[in-house]
Amino acid sequence: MKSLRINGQRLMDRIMALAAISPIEGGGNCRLALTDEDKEGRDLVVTWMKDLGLEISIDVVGNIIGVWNVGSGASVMTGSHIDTVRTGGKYDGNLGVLAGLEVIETLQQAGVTPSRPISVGVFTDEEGARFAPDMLGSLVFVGGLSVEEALDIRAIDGPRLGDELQRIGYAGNTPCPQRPPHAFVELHIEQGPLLEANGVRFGAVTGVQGISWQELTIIGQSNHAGTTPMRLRRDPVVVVAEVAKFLHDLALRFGDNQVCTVGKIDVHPSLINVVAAKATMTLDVRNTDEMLLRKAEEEISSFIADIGKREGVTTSARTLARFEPVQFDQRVIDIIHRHATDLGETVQFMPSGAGHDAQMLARVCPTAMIFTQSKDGLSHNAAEYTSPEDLEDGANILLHTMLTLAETDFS
Ligand code: HGY
Ligand code: MN
Ligand code: MN
Repeated sequence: MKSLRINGQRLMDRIMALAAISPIEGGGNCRLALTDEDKEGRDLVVTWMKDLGLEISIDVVGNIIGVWNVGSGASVMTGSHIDTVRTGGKYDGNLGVLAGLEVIETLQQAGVTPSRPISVGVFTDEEGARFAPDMLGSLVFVGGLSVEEALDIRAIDGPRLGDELQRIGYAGNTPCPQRPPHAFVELHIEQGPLLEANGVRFGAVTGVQGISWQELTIIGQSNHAGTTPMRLRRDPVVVVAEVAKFLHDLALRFGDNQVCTVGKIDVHPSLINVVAAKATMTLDVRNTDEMLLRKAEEEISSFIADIGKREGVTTSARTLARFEPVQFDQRVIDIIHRHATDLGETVQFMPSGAGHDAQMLARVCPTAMIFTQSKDGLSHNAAEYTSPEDLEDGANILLHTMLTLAETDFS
């Protein structure tokens, strides 16, 4: 059994076939959640699941679960997402789903039948870029968000999540929350620079940092750019600029794992000769330490109140996502470490800077993650790259980790 290996070429072929759907310049993908491109990707993965003879269910928020129904009891589950950001790469999420299918195909071809079912999840809207929060599908899967609330969430371009599920034919009827798996392990690219910088090929992920997403709306007064004296202006864009700078400086001041990002800014009416009437901006604030994350949120909200008063505008903040830091299960981390070592590899124990579906599954079953290197630490960028050798060996660690999880009694 120890010598069992996945078929790296077959894994690469599937990764490239999925990447051929909704390609963007530079070799990446734009497959925003529940768009026609996402549907196309979903349909392809479902076809592969059917080819493997998996039992396929679509749940009420469009999560696709393929089960190889061998053995008995709750399944050992893996998976991830195939939705992407607008400047997505080939591997973010896709690797975790396709490596799961590769594990099943390898076991089937080797005539190895685990004592538990093996399942692969394709979770809806992991990115949260079109419908916030991120990890939405897996959050509903584990009961962390009600189905009703999820279905009523509006996309940044307007449509209601439930209507988009209907439109693309993925409004399933399997109820959520679903039965917890026996254990969950997700293979994912690191999306950061640490493994490459340390010359380590794989990460045994210890947890996920806390995430705070807000949308800040600033209402000022539109006015003439030429005739309105500076002292009479109520310009929301001045507040956008000050808040963005404050976030940047706060992250530098806190240091360590603190990160802050303003990724989306919308201005109305957005014309060269009009002092804006309204602006909205997103605040993405993260830290591995919950107390520091709260401190950052408090400092940011009092800064916004002060600057809003100074500029004579009104501000209102809406929470889009708020997840505390998550610790993965040491028993699963140890199994990952053992199999990486068996492969002759060292691993780096590390928290994840990015959010992942695994952080939601960790609420209901023993969970951890395997990271592969990201070249130059790039992700959410078309140039995202991980070598075929790392993808293949990451999937080999996944294969043996899942086999061991199937034989592990966590009670
Ligand atoms: O935002 C994140 O960390 C993930 O890519 N959804
Ligand atoms: Mn991802
Ligand atoms: Mn992502």
